[in-house]
Amino acid sequence: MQLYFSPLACSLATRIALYEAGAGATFSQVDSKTKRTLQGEAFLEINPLGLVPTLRSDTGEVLTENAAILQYVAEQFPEAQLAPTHGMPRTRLQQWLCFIGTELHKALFVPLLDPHAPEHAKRYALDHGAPRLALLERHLQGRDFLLDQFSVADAYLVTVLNWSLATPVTYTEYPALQAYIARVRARPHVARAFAEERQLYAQAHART
Ligand SMILES: N[C@@H](CCC(=O)N[C@@H](CS)C(=O)NCC(=O)O)C(=O)O
Repeated sequence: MQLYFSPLACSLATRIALYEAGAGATFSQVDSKTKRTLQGEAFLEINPLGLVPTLRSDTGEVLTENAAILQYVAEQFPEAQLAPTHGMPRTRLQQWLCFIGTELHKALFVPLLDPHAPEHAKRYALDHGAPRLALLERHLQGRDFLLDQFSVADAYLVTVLNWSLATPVTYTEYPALQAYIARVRARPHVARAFAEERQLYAQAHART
């Protein structure tokens, strides 16, 4: 498998999933400004929207969209048990992947991360994000993970929650959420993925 990624972007969730699965993969870093990989490949020819994650499967299929890619990785490595396989537990996984992708990633964090977003859009995002973070807080009280065990949804959630570092979002009011973040980040594969991408992020910024 080949993962197109940008450091600390939402594609970090796929790196985490690949590490948790023990999957062999190659990683192609995309410069989000030039839309080229560090090797000079034209990324827009692979994904016309220029978005990461983009995954090329071993059979050459190009996949986009976090929720789909994460489930694909989980299905390729069933022994890693990164996703429930069927029934209500599978539906719950999809519920959380959609919640993270739409309610948190796009609705809360994207306007806050975008330097061109108007102030009122940022205010709107923060105001509407608060009940969503509160919902997470209630869900995580007395639970270790979003589902009964670690899943690809946790990989996506810790990736997105990490963007508080670059935004006014804080978790001080949400102790269960803070404990959850610490718990998931302490997993060796998650810690490794974050450490590697933090370094790549610093290198990318040093180049600009
Ligand atoms: N709907 C896509 C969104 C992916 C996305 O927004 N990726 C961001 C990084 S977190 C990106 O590639 N941004 C570059 C750009 O907007 O040009 C998914 O869920 O995978």
